[in-house]
Amino acid sequence: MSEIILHNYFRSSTSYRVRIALAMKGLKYDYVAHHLRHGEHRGEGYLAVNPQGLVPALIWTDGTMIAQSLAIIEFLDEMAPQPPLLPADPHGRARVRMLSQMIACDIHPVNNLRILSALRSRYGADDAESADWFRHWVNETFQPLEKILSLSPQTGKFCHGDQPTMADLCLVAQIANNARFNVDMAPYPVISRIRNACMEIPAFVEAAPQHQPDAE
Ligand SMILES: N[C@@H](CCC(=O)N[C@@H](CS)C(=O)NCC(=O)O)C(=O)O
Repeated sequence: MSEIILHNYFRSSTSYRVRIALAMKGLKYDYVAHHLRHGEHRGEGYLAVNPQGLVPALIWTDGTMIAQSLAIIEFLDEMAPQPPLLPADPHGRARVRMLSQMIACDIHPVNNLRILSALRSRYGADDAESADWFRHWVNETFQPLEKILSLSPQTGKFCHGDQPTMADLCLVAQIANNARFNVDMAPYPVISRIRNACMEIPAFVEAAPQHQPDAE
């Protein structure tokens, strides 16, 4: 059995989600960094690992490669069930996946590095315009997310009840990205409260971008 390997990048929010999951489950891993701004994820070496050329990618102990952060998190949850990152009941699992996907499918893909780069190279957007784009798409989903979280009796200390779940991993990682683009968090008191509760858990702090070996 080899060690678990995580191909990732300190600033990548999708990587941050997975690092929190690994830390919560106490799983040690080899940290392999790919500098996204230097295009290292597009080099032959990494494309041989993950032909999609995106981070994160997990190499499990038997050599299996798994890309896509939510697939990785659910895999880890099955391989190392404690503490669970998905609720035991189908309704709860669906709600946690819904909250996770609001961020992972409706915010992240349109704000990814390659999208912001394309806005610049294809359409001449400057830094202010691409930051405005980023904030627009965060707010577009954070507004309904705040409403869902504040109205639902299933929201607890965390997004779903009083234990952190996959939804909290996505939320915290997204907020770390938001800070780089000066997203105003004042309209989101429930989201902010949940984020603060998460940051009291050592795994969330340990996995944070500024604590990674490739942090700048
Ligand atoms: N849906 C994928 C997205 C992976 C992804 O796009 N990762 C970003 C970093 S957060 C990336 O590799 N970006 C490189 C680029 O845009 O060129 C996941 O959840 O893992």
